[in-house]
Amino acid sequence: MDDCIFCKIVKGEIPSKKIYEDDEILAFHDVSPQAPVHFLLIPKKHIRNIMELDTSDTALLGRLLFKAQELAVDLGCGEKGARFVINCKENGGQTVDHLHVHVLGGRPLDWPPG
Ligand code: DGP
Repeated sequence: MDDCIFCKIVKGEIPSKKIYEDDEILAFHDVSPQAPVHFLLIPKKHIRNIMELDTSDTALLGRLLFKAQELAVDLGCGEKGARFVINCKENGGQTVDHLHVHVLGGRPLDWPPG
């Protein structure tokens, strides 16, 4: 998608602090961190949001979540945990229309969200 910020990050047209990259997945630090650890994982393929997932994306999503787990542990969240968040559309608070998993950790987080 030409006008998608995260597609531009995938293509290297917008810089990011990368944590992990393979053929299908990219992980990078959030530009506006809400916790001491706050990074995003995205499929490189443009999927607008979780509502647009297809059954053919099952393996990709499984890999994305396992990578989220692995990187959260690598970044020190294994013992005390973290929050794994997927915002979706307007009511879900999604501001970038490219599916992404937030991983937030390094401090206790309130629940429920506002
Ligand atoms: P959401 O509200 O779930 O759509 O979260 C989008 C997140 O993306 C938000 O926490 C800020 C982050 N973000 C937006 N633009 C950029 C960018 O250009 N670079 C990086 N690293 N993060 C971005």
